[in-house]
This record gives sequence, C-alpha cells and structure tokens, in this order.
Amino acid sequence: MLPFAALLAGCAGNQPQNPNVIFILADDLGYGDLGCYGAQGVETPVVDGLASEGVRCLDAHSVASTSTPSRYALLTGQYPWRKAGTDIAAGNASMIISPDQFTVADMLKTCGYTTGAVGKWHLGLGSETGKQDWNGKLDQDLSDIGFDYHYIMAATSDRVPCVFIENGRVVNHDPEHPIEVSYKGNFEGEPTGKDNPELLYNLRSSHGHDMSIVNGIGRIGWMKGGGRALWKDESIADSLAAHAVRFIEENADHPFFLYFATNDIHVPRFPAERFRGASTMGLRGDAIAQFDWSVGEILKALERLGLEKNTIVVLTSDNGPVLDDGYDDKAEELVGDHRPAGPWRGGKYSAYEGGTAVPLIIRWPGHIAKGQEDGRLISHIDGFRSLANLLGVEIPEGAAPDSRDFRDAGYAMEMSNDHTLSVCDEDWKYISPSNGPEMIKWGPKIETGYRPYEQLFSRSADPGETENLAENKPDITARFREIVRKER
Ligand code: NG6
Ligand code: CA
Repeated sequence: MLPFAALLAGCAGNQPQNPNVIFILADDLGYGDLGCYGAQGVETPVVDGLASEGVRCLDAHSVASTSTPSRYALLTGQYPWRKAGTDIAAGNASMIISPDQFTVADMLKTCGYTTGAVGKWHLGLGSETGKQDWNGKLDQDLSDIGFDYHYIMAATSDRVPCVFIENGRVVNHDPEHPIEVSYKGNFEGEPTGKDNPELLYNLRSSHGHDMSIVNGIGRIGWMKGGGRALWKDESIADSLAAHAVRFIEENADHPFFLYFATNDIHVPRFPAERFRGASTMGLRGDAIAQFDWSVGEILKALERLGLEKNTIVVLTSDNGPVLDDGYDDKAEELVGDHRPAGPWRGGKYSAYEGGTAVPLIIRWPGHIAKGQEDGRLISHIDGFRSLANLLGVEIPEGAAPDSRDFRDAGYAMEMSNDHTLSVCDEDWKYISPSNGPEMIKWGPKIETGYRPYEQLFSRSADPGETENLAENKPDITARFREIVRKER
C-alpha cells in the first residue's frame, strides 16, 4: 500500500487518535548525506534503521534553501514569501511567527498534546528586535505560539547569543556576567575574530564569522558576558539530546509533540571528542555521525518507554548541503567521492534542486509498512494539513493557508536565498528569472541557478538541471509561470 494512503487509512473515518509525534529536523543535511541515501565516507546506522522500519521518501522538498524561511513554512503552513522578515534571522531578531498565528504546535495543543521544542530555533524571540532582556524573562517566546516547553538556541550556533534558553530564560544565567547582544557593533574592549585571530583556538573562520569570539570560535554578531551560561560547541548535541529525552520521559503517559531541531550539521561543526574521526570527511562527516547518535538517543528513549508503536517519527532537513560555510573545517578538501546533494545540482542557498531536495523518513509501526521507498513528490508545506487530516483535526479558517494534503498537492514551490521562486512537479522543474550571480558571492562554492531568463528542466531526463528547455516547451513554461504568479 502507498504510505500516505496507509497513514490515512490508519485514521479510518477520521476518528481522532493520538499517536505521539516527533519531528526531527536536521540543519543543512543534504539529500545525499545519509547512508540510506547513498552517503560515502560516513555511516548512519541509526537513521538507516529508522528508514528500514518505515518509509524513505525520494522526492521530498523543503520550501526554502535556507533555515528561517524553511522552518517558518513548516511550523505555520504559510509560504515565507508572504510574510516580511522571514529571511535568515539574526540572533536578536524578534519573534517572526506572531502569537496570533496558528502553528503546528497550536494544532496539537488543541488536540490535548503536550508540546515541546528542543534545539535550533532561528525564528526570533521577544517582541522587539534588539530589545530582548537576555538577563531576565523574554517578553515573548515559544509559549506564545503553542509550545508548552522549550530548550533552544536563539538562532544558529554561529550567531550570538551563544547560550541555551529554557522557557524564556537563559540557562545557567550568570549574574556576574550579564549578557549584552548587538548586531550593530562591538562592545568596547571585547576581542573579535577580525582583530584577534590568535584567539580562535578551536576553529578558524574562512569567511565572515569574525565578530565576537566564544569558545575559541568566531561568530556572527557581538555579545558580551555570559560567563558560565555560554555553551561549549562540543557538548551542544549532548545537551539537546538530553533535554529531548527528558521531555519524552516526562510526557510518556499522555500524547506529546516534540519538535527536535538539531544543531548538526550546521557550522561551526565542532562535534564531541568521541565523534572525531568517525567519518573520513573530517568535522562535517563527524557531525553527521553525531546527528545519527542524537537520533539514536530519541529512538532508544521511545523503546525504553514502550512508546515505539504509538509514535510517529518524521526525520528531514531544513535545506540542502554546503561544504565551506564560513569555517576552516576542511569540508571541501575531505569530501572525497561523497555527494552531499546526491544527484541534484547546487546546494544550500540555490534555486537548483540541491537547495531544497531533502531526505524525508517517516516511521509509524503498524500503520506504515516497513522498508518502503516512495518516489512521489512531497513538499514540507503540506505536512501541516496532512497531519491535521491524519489526526482528524479541523484547522481554523485562515490557518496554514498554503498547506494542502499530500494527496492533493501537484507541485512543490521552492524559494532560493535571493527569493527566486521555482516550481517542480513530477516531470518538470521551472526556475523564474533572477538577476543574481551564477555563483554564491560571499564564500561557499555553490551554483545558484540564477539566470536572467526562465529555465525549464526535465526531471526524469535531466535531474542535474543542465539543459534549459524553456524555449522549446513554451506551453509548459507558461503553465509554470502562471503557477509562480498565482503563488507569489
Ligand atoms: C550565512 C552565514 C552562514 C550561515 C547562514 C545561515 C556568513 C558569511 N554566512 O549568512 O554561515 O549561518 O547564513 O544558515 O555569515 S541557515 O542554515 O541557518 O540558513
Ligand atoms: Ca539550515
């Protein structure tokens, strides 16, 4: 049986039922970065095992080729180009999802679930950009958009503030070292990667990442203070996994929703000592091994608590892969035969498929048959409504406006870093014209897919997007142009 049909059959007559839902979202993990998707040079036995117990989707797409807009779409069911301020967020951005929006977490809460978010957030905190009180309680946080619990990093591990936040407060807050954060300029007397490269004892920057230094690593943005609250990059994965497992344990006796967004494999890649050398690809591959371990911690907790059967586990990534994303971690030099984006062209930031083609694995024992592959086109945007239909929940009028059921979706919309919109269906990929450069300009060696004219590629004959058929196929091109016009 087809997996989503099977999913829906599990909910015969739309009777509400309440399986736990765990959503594991990797960061910058490419289509080809897992063993079960053909990775070379790193093994991912845990994730491969998860796939063998469920369905591995071969044509899944994130909505955007960077994190903030991709995550915004997942959690709200709204395309990010419909809302201002959804580009890659600074660490002191205010809440990008407003409290009056209906999120996936709100939906599950209305069904009686306990909801938690653990990991990378990158969707803003507090009501006003740059005005957060990092030394007290944030005036707006995830509890305003449907999460009962959160243990998060405000943005990314390469952006300040480099502290964990639990339920609106900095964890281990150190009153002797009050925290100040700025994205405008440095604090007097504080060292920076630019002026004090000798202090970058853990990882040197290759481009950017030359502002404040925390744990011997240069960051984006400036911060002062923090003291014992500052994270150690080498224990971020341990800390996130431990808090995710605790959330599962504490909620084992009633339905829960866990949004587990790992820091891996985003830069700076600085995994725990025990993963060093786990791959032949240096720190980037070792971070993939650490990601696999983190997934294992979640799965072991489910098994230990007897929750395996009644829990839907979804695993995917926010956008495509990048090798050098600003640190000298030798990702380019050591990649070998490994193809981070699998068969797709481009990567993170691109309009090419490598930007938004992502792994997607779903396990629900007894409801989804084991060991399947599903080649149908799926977009993250449709996860929201598909889950609602599965649980038999009505979404309020106006909520998740762009999300449809997986079964009804005929195409996937994709947004690149410069907001170029692309569309693909099972047969074709269309990229709107863009005046952007053909290669990313600021460091990563990535083909953007930007051209000042329309592009159309055959997905079956030319998955690598090399032969532009836009002029040869004017009718098909016009159909996609119209989809973009309507969806924009
Ligand atoms: C870029 C950063 C990159 C990464 C990205 C966001 C520089 C030079 N590069 O601006 O390192 O942080 O933003 O990545 O600053 S994402 O996966 O969170 O979207
Ligand atoms: Ca990302």
